[in-house]
Amino acid sequence: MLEQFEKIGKDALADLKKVTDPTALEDYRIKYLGRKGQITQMLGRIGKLPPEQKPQAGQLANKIKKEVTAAFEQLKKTLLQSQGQTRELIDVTLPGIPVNIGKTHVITQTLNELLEIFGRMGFAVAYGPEVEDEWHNFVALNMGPDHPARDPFDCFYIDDNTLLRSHTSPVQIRVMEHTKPPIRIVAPGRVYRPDTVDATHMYMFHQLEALVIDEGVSMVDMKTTIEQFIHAFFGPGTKWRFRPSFFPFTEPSAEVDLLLADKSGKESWVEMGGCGMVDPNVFDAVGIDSEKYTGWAFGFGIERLAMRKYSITDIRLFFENDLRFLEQF
Ligand code: 2U9
Repeated sequence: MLEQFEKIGKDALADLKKVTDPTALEDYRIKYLGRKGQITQMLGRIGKLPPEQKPQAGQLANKIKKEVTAAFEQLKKTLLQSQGQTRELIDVTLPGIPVNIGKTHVITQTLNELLEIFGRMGFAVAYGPEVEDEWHNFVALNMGPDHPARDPFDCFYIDDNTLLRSHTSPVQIRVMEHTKPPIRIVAPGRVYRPDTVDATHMYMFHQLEALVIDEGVSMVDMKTTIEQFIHAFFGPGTKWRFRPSFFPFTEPSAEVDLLLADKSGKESWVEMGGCGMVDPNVFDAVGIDSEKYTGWAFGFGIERLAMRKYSITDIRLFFENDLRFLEQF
């Protein structure tokens, strides 16, 4: 009996090799695997065997059926494929899967808006290195060896003479070194300070500084430009004020405050940036005639501007890459 089973299995596998088209395959299926097929009948015979033969015969018959069925299915697939009859399992009527292509970071969006505003006012854009030397970052900006901002605890030094720039002002120094006035530029970029991180401080943030130098340039030009910028960025009615201040690189100097409402509608003055007339010592350092030319500059933090504009209360949100935050802009 077992030999008969083995023979049916062998014949079935040998017969399958002769099948080359779907019609022959269907004939084959009927001959071996159909209701009255040889393999089906072989299984039916097991029930009639004496009980002691059943387990072995059953095992063998099942093994043969499995082998032949697997070989049959494989051939069926190959034949269908070669005839180009594989059915597409894609439902083209289903809606597509949305692809998240990301978006411009809110700081880049803010920077682009600023560059557009200043572009309309005739400013060119200048960039400079983020790794600076002490002369460009401090000395040329009228910050002597004992100036507190040069303290190693306030800057990321790389060696005695090299540091990550602590503001974007060295960019303007580099422009002044090799450009004859008139100069009308904005310098945006990353700056680095080892501040303890909290809701308003980060060890890296972005600044944008403006510099205008020409004959007869006055504080009136500065005031007008700042006002136009504030009204373009925050809205035409925005109130702002100068508050006297001190910076080593400008004289006189002022801080710029905005009158802004909080969520409950309560208004208060908030600091936005600083400005002033370029100190003659800065002109001397870069070889621009301070008798002939005057200039003004102002600077502010881009994160701070974005925080004021969008009522963001924690600077760390800009750097955490949380999509729930980023996708709101
Ligand atoms: C040159 C000459 C003068 C740029 C200036 C400020 C005042 C200022 C900071 C405010 C807070 C930037 O975001 S902040 O950290 N900036 O207060 N910046 S005047 O003055 C210059 C720059 C370059 C050659």
